[in-house]
Amino acid sequence: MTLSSATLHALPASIQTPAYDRQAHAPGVVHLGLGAFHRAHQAMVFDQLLHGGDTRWGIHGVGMTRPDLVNQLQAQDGLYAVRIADGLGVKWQVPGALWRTSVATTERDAVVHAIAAPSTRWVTLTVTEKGYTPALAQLLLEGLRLRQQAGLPGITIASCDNLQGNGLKLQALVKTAVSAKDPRAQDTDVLRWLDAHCAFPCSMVDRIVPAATPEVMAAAQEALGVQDHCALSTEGFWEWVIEDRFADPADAALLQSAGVRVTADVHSYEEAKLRMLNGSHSAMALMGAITGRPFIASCIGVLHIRTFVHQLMGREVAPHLSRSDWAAYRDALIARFGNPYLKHSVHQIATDSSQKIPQRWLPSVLSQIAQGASFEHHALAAAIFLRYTLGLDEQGQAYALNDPQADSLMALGAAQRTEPETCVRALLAREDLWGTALPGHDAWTARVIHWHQQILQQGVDTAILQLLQQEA
Ligand code: CS2
Repeated sequence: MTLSSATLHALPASIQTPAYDRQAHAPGVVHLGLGAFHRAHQAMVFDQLLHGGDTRWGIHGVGMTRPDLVNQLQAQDGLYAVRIADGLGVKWQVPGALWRTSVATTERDAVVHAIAAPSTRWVTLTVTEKGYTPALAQLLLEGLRLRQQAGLPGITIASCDNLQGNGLKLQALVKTAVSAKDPRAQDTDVLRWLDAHCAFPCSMVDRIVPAATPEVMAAAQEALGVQDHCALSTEGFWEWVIEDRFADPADAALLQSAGVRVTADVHSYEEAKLRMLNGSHSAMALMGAITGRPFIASCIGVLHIRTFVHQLMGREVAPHLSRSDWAAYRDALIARFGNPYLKHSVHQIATDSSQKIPQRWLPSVLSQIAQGASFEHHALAAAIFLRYTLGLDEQGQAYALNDPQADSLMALGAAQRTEPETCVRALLAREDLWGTALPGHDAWTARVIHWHQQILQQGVDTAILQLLQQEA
């Protein structure tokens, strides 16, 4: 037996399942990017609102690239189990907010019409850093234009990706798509309509949700008594901070009732999360990939890596944050990284590093430079990134670079054993990674060269230990 509407009743009574009608209403949310994160985060917030009796939060989930996943979810009627596990306990839950599914690549019209459907009030997005393309903007715009032409209400379009100012970025992308077209009268109308009736709030979303693994699926079968090919594992912690900017202003109070923080100041939460959590994640992921430690928990469990991450956050990131409770935030993060239930693969997090590093590391490095303060931890992390492009760990095991820039990065780093300095300089010259202010900075370049040399000669662990000794 497999999890589906028909088998829900057979689940153990201790597992929370959707106690609302999943068929009587049309979805009110279109979500683009049906990965693990959305299903264990926002879909569970919407599930809570549906449990409360508000029928407008069913989701039409759109897989951007993975028909296999969408097909599996469809076969299970959009149902999947989530294991919520940490030091406080373990429980399973089956959220029921996913009512319909489509694949963007093969069912584009269905997606456009879902955005334009009268019942739709929100579009949410988790399409990853590299997903913010003109093609995405065109897809959104087609649906939005249909709404405008039909005289339908505007909607809230909420980017939930790990990008600073994500709502503003998305809004700018959509507006660029409008002006990229022939300057026809109706396009000016669309622009005016977008400004007057749609909202693009910025938001910060946080919950650690590793990609599904066979181990979690086996645990799901054990807990549910039925098979679940889409089961996920996450932590108890979740946070969603969203800017108070909605097409329907009444949504603010509703979301707050479900535990979402609605505020005028998302920025301070975004920057803290991107630089502390995600910045540490990227550093540990690259360290783990090279040293052969498979999970974030296996990295943070090593004293010198834990100390490195603690110092990275406290000394090089926190001084520039507007979030004043950073010390508690840092300590909570270190505990979350150590959650033994989350087998969060370092290679998963190292994926798309070229798209992640600019938001995660760069602002801290520039701010430290501006203050004449040390950036040693970030310099070591940058050197580790170069070492990572070799595609070979310290035990001689090969791994793949999964990154839109994989080819150029591997070409750039290929000669790093014989011409290390040239390779560091080539890496640090890239403005797509380091912006315009950092390339050519002598002290920064010198320190990355230094740490890269240490890494090649002594290995990543020894280099980290040296750094800790030096910075003690
Ligand atoms: C991670 C994030 O994969 C990654 O790059 O850093 O997915 C991280 O787990 C989430 O942002 C946590 O909220």
